[in-house]
Amino acid sequence: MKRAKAAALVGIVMGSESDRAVMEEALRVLADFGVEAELVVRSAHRTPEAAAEWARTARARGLSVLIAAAGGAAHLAGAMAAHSRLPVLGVPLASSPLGGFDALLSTVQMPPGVPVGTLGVGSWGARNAAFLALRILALSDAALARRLEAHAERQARAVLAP
Ligand code: RP5
Repeated sequence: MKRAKAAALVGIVMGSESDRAVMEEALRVLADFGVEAELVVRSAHRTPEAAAEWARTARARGLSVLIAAAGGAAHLAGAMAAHSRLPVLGVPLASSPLGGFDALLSTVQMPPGVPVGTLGVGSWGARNAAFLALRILALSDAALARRLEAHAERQARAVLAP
């Protein structure tokens, strides 16, 4: 008998289909730790109502952490934090001629009370958003906490004895 797929715990939203390759890196990190995620395209500028609806219904769908990634005038993560009380992690993407600095500033400087935990630009940020989501989930998941500990030990061994 086929086992039912576990419900997604992490929701990843990106501003454009053109962001997919970078954000699939976050998906891969989560998959490596056995955590299901949903990955969707919603734009704060082009589909504002659909983006708001995705955030508003996230908790009811079983999601615990949201990751929002966009480039340029990147308002997506802030918009998600406006419409959901789940923790929102923002990933600025380097898709405009300004190389991601624009997206970083658009994502990071939220007014107090509407937090976005902003990660680094691009691939590093995407992967670290996933690792930070895992740490948040591990607060209430001892098995996941053990997998993260084992990963940290592997990283340390690779540095000390390459
Ligand atoms: C942002 O504009 C998206 O997140 C993407 O990084 C960038 C370019 O989008 P497309 O013009 O490729 O759809 O909103």
